[in-house]
Amino acid sequence: MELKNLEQLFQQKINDDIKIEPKDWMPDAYRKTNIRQISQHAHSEIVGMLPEGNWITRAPSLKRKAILLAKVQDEAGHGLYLYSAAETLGISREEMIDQLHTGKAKYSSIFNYPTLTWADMGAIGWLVDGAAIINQIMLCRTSYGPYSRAMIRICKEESFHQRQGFEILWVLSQGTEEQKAMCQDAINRWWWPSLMMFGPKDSDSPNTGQSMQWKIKIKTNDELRQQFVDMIAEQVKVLGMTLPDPYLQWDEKKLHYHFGEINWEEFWNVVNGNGPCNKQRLHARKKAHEDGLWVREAAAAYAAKRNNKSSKVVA
Ligand code: FAQ
Repeated sequence: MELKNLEQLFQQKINDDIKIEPKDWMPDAYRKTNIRQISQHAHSEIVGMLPEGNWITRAPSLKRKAILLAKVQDEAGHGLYLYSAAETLGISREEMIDQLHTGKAKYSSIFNYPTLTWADMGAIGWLVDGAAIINQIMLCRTSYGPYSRAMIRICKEESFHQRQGFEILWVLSQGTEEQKAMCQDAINRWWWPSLMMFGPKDSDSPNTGQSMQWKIKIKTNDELRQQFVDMIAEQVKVLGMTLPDPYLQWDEKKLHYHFGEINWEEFWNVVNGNGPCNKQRLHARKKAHEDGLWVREAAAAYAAKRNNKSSKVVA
């Protein structure tokens, strides 16, 4: 069949909401965009374990430690589903990890900020997982089958993450003056970086147009960001706290919250490797990879031994 016809049939499937599966024909650019997005999403989950991992030994009680440990382990699981989903498009795990370590592949800007107090665990759960869920609920309907199916399970776990974050902040908001101040300080520091998670404004987003046409993205960066602001601006009232934006105001006509301008210079600075913790995060990932070499070698040797045994049995 001619390329043009293949492309038309492909787009028709997308328009009819038929999922694209690994062995289906797809345009090269569709494959590349999915590899880029899914692998960067996977890297975000894995690098995203670091800021919270930093607090596992310092959680204020055994119960808090167990919950945080489980959450960080969930993020590892999300990374693994996503690497597997990307592998179905023909890229190897090693190649993806190499792209992360050499700075060729991005990961979410949010994980380049430091976690300074226990309240940051609450702010990450509530705001960072909250932003991730808004984005990922949309991705449950993405056109690439393996990615959309991975998202369904991930979203279930992220909902628990967000609730546990909110609960940490709620307990602090009922506490002493010092605890209340710690809660407000964490919200102040994490608010703007959380808004940046949704990416550049639609007018500055080179990938949104094509990704919407292919239903890789079902909503634009600005639409999702607005949905997040509308949700959080209400939830913050329950905590008796405020968001650090003097322009935040309900717009009666638009039926949405109006909010102030994001510091885009800061956003691009962090995306381009110059945020507060970029170097530290990449160093930690590379070291973990190097330290894990013996595990990979042992697993490969064991698999080879088993293969050897089973081929002898068959013979
Ligand atoms: N950080 O044209 P667009 C989580 C890049 S998971 C860094 O708008 P696109 C769970 C973008 O890659 C969080 N880079 O791009 C968790 C592109 O560069 P490229 C991760 C960013 O792809 C919670 C360029 O800017 N979630 O948090 C960012 O259409 C707690 C132009 O941008 C996902 O990855 C950014 N914030 O839209 C874990 C969801 N924004 O690649 C642990 C899946 C943009 O051309 C603890 N991804 N860039 O060189 C997506 O939905 C999309 O990729 C967007 C960006 C919306 C992130």
